[in-house]
Amino acid sequence: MRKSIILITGVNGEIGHGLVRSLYKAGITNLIGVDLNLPDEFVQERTLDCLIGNILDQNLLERINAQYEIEAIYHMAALLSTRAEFSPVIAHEVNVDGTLKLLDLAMEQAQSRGKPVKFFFPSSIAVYGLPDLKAKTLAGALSEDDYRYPQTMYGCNKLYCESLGDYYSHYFKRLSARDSRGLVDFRAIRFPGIISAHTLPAGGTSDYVPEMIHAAARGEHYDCFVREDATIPFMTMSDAILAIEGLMAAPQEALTQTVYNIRAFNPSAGEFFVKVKEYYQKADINFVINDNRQSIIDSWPEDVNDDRAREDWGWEAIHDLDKAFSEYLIPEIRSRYEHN
Ligand code: AKB
Repeated sequence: MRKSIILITGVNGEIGHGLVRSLYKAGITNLIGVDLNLPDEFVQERTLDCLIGNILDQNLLERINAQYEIEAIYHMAALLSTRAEFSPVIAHEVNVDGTLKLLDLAMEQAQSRGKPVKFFFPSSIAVYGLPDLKAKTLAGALSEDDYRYPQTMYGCNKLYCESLGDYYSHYFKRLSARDSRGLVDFRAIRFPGIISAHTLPAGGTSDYVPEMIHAAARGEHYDCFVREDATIPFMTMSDAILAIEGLMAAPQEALTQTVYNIRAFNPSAGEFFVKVKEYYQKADINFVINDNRQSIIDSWPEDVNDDRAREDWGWEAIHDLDKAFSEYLIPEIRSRYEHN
């Protein structure tokens, strides 16, 4: 008999870490992780097994399919926006071909089990593309159907994978005699920038905010690569995990769409710096603009509208900007660096 498990790809990544922390704390012990690299001890101690490999490796996926019965997939493996701009073809292969393979695994599992497999997909505000700063300011908080004109490979990948997930959930092989509708229960969140107290981001364009506070906490100099007025939505990692668990726990009949915006706060880089200085008076931060990375941030919305998430599955961020610092970032970051 195959063991019933929950599969997390990219388990050693930022959100993967946060998911393992939260699901394990909730008593879930049948977590199987997949990552290119051996996860750290924190993840290893909280998962049933960690498979080292590439999600593009069909042999690995076949082995998982043969050995396990998958209740849900949290597909976190991806190349983020900045890294994807340096390797767009590899980004497409990982972000799109990898997601297609995981969706196919979910369908294969659901068909053999005769019941749905839940599939969480982390989309991004990168699916939006504003033509210039004037349009960005005029548009304000975007809803899910606004300005879906991505200007990065990562944003293109995420937008297409949203459609792939919708296809697998509602239209898979629609000319076949076999009705597979609803077997893959695809659910996605368009994440804003995420700030983790426990891990540092790798290869994102929104990384300037988490990099700034971690540099200040370590007493290191930091060159912020965007202007002081650069503004996009952010949230804490703990709220990001709360949202994933909230969406995945929602009854299917409550969901009116497969993709949801969520948000918590949207400080400019300069406003975030002022907040950092409240706690780290000696923070040594300069603004040294990288015009190319800035142009990506300028194409992303200054905020998003998350009414649908609030109405369909009760989404509500816990941390506004002040609470993000006082209740999460400062206590957790201080304990992280005081122990190291
Ligand atoms: C990135 O910066 O690429 C990601 C994102 C906003 O999706 N953190």
